[in-house]
Amino acid sequence: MTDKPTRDQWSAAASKEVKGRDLTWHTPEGIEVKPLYTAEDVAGIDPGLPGFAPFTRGVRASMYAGRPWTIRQYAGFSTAEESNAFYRRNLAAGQKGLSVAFDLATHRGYDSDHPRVTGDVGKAGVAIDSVEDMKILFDGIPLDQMSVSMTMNGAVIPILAFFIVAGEEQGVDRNLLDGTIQNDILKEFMVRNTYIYPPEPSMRIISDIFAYTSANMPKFNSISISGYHMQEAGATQVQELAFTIADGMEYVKYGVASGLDIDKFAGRLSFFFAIGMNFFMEVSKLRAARVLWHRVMTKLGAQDERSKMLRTHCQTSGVSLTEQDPYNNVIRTTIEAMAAMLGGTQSLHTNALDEAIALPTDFSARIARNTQLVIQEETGMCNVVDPLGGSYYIESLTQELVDKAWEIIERVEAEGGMAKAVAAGWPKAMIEEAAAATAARIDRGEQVIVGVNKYRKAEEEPIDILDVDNHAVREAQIARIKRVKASRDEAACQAALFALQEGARGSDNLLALAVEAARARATLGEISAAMEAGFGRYATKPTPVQGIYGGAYQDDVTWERLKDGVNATERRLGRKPRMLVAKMGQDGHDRGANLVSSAFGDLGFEVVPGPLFQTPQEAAALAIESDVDVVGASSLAAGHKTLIPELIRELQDAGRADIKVIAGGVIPAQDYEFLREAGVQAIFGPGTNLVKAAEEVLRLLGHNMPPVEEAAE
Ligand code: MLC
Ligand code: 5AD
Repeated sequence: MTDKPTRDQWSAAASKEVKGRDLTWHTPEGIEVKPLYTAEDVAGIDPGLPGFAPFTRGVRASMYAGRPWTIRQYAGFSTAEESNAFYRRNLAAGQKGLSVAFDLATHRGYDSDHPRVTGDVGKAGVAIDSVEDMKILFDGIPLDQMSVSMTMNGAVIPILAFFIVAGEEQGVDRNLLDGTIQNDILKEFMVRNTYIYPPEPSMRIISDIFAYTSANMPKFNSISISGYHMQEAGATQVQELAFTIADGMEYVKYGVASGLDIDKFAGRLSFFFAIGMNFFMEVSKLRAARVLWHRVMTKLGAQDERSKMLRTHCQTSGVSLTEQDPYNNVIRTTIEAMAAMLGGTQSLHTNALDEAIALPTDFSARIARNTQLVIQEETGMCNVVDPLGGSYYIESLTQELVDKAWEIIERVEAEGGMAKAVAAGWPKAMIEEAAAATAARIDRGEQVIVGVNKYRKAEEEPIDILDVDNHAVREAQIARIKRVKASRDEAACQAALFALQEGARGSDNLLALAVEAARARATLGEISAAMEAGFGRYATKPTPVQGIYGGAYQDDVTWERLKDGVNATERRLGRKPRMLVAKMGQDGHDRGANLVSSAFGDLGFEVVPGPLFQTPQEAAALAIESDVDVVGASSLAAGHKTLIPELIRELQDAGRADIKVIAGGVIPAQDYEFLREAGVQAIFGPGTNLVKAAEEVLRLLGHNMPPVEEAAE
C-alpha cells in the first residue's frame, strides 16, 4: 500500500506543472483564492443543518425539495393596461410571483402631468398616478392569491396606500395581502438615488410602515433590504454584504426606537442581493449573509428564530451583461441563476438578454423566465438541499466572507450606525472607488468580458428591442388624472391631504393617513407634495472620486499621449478643456456619470459634475454659466430621445450652439441616427472604453489626435 499524498506533495506537483508560477487569485474584494482547498481549510467550520440556526445551509429544512424558489420577474412599462397584459401573459407561461417596476416619475413622487418628468413617464417602468391605475395594474389578478413585490422607496407611502386600497376594492382584506415593498431608503442615499425627503423623515416613514404592516398585514414583507444596487454601482461582494446587513441593523434599531417589539416586525424583513459572475463567491455570499444576519439579530435581542432568518430575493447582475454580442447574456444569466439557487435564494429574477440597451420584449422575457423553468424542471438540481454544502472551497469562502464583512460592519457600528455612515458619505465613496478600479481593469483588458474587450465581433447586428412611445403614455395618463380629479369628492380629498400634511409635521402614522387619501382619490403627486410640505425635498451634489481610474494607467503610453492631448488643448484654449457631465430627468443611475467624471478629471479635464434630476433647461443654463466646451449627457433610463434634443435646442436658443453635446449610457444603436440628426456629436453606448471616449472628445475639441491603439485587443 502506498502512503496517501500530502498537501505539500500536491503543492510541489502543481508548482512543477506551472513552472513555479503563483496560482493565487486575488479577487477585487481582497480575498486570496488558492488553487486548491482541502479538509485543512475547513477544520473547525460546521455549517449545521438547513432550517436550523444560523441557517448557513438555508432557511427551510426541505428547501427546494419541498418547494422551489419563486420565479419572480421584475417588469413594468408604459401604462397600467399594458403592464397588466404583460403580467398575465407571463403568469400563463410559468412565472410564479409578480414584481412591479414603476417609472421614475412615480419613484420621485411626481404625477405624469408634472413638467419635470416629460421624458420619464412610462419609460423605465409603469406610470401610476392614482388608485385607479393600481386597480387596472392588478385587474384579473386576485391579490389574496398572488404575491406581489413592488420596488418603491421614495414614494413608498402613496404606492403602498394605493395597493391596500386596490386590494380593498377587489374585496381583499389587507390582512390577506401577500408580497413585499422595497422601502429601503438607506441604499437610495448611497447608490440608487430615488429618494424624495431628507434622511431623518425618510427613516420615520420606514418605521411607520413597520408599525402599520406588523399590525394589519401579517403576510406582507415590510422591506426588501437591498444590496443589489450596490453591486450594480460597483461594490465588491464584501461591500455589498456588509453594507446591506448594516442597513438591516439600522432599520431594526429605528423600529425598536419607535416603540415596536423586535419580534413583532423582524420576521417580515426581507433582503435582496445581486448575483454576478463570480460564481462560487456569490453562492458563498448568500450563505454568509444568513450567518451574519443571525449573528446581528441575536445581538439586537431577537428571541424568535424567524426574526433571525434571512430570507432573500436575488436578481442576476444587470451590469455584467453587455450590448456587444448580446446572446452571451443568456449564458451569463444562466450561470448567475445557478449561483443564486445554489446559494439558497427564496425568489429570483433572471435578466433578459437585451438588458444593456432596453427593457425586455416578450421574446427576451420568455428566454429569461425559461432559464429558471429549465433549472427547476429539467436538471434535478432542486432535489437535494444545499448540494454544495461541505465543499471545502464553499465552506472556507463562506467563512472568509463573514469575517471580511464583519470588519466593515464593526466600523459602521463604531461610527454610530449606517444612517450616520451614509450621511458621512464613506460607504458611497468606497463603492465608487471599487467601481472606478473595475472600469480600469476592464478597459485595460485585465478583466475579460467576452465579446467586449476580447473576442469582439467585427460586425454587430442590432436586435429587436422594446421602444415605448413616451408621448402617448403621458397623454393617456394626463387624461386619466383629469378624470379622477373631476369625479372625486374634492372637499373629502383635500381634508385627507391636509390631515397627511399635519401628520408629516406631527407623529400620526403616515401610511394610515395616506390610505384615507388614496380612498378619496388623491393622486401620488398630491400625497407626496402633502408630505413634502412637512419634510422638504432632498438634494445632493455628486463628488466623483479622484486618482483611481488614472492610477491604474500609471506609466501607460496610451494614457500619457491622451494627457499630452489634453495639455495641447489647454494651451490652445488658454484654459483646461471643460466638460459638464449632465444628468437630466428623474434618472438617478449615476454610476456611468461618476465614472466619466473621474476618468476625465484624472486626464486633466476640468469636469463640472452636474446635479441629478435636472431639466434640459437647467442643464443648458449650467453649461453656459460654467462656460464648458462640451456637455456629456448620461442617460441610463431611456429618457435620451426626449431630453437630449431639448438640451440642444436650449443651447441653440441661448446662442451657444458652439457647446458640443455628446451622449452616453444605455442608448440602443437604433436611436443613434435620431440623436445625430438632433445634433448629438458623439454617442458612447454601454461597454465604451473610457480612454477611447476621451480620445474622441479631444478630437471633437479640435485636437489632431491620431488614433491610439486599443488597450485590450
Ligand atoms: C417556502 N415556503 C415553504 C417552503 N419554502 N413552506 C414549506 N416548505 C418549503 N420548502 C413557504 C414560506 O415559508 C412562505 O410562507 C411561502 O412559502 C412563500 O415562500 P417564500 O420563500 O417566502 O417566497 P416568496 O413569497 O417569493 O418571498 C420571498 C421574499 C420576498 C421573502 C424574498 O420578500 C420577495 O418576494 N421579495 C421579492 C423582492 C423583489 O422582487 N424585488 C425586485 C427588485 S428589482 P411564509 O408564511 O413563511 O411567508 C429592483 C431593480 C431596480 O430593485 O432597481 O429597479
Ligand atoms: N422591466 C424589467 N426589468 C427592469 N429592470 C429595471 N427596470 C425594469 C423594467 N421596467 C431591471 C434591469 C436593471 C435592474 C435594476 O432591474 O435588469 O438592471
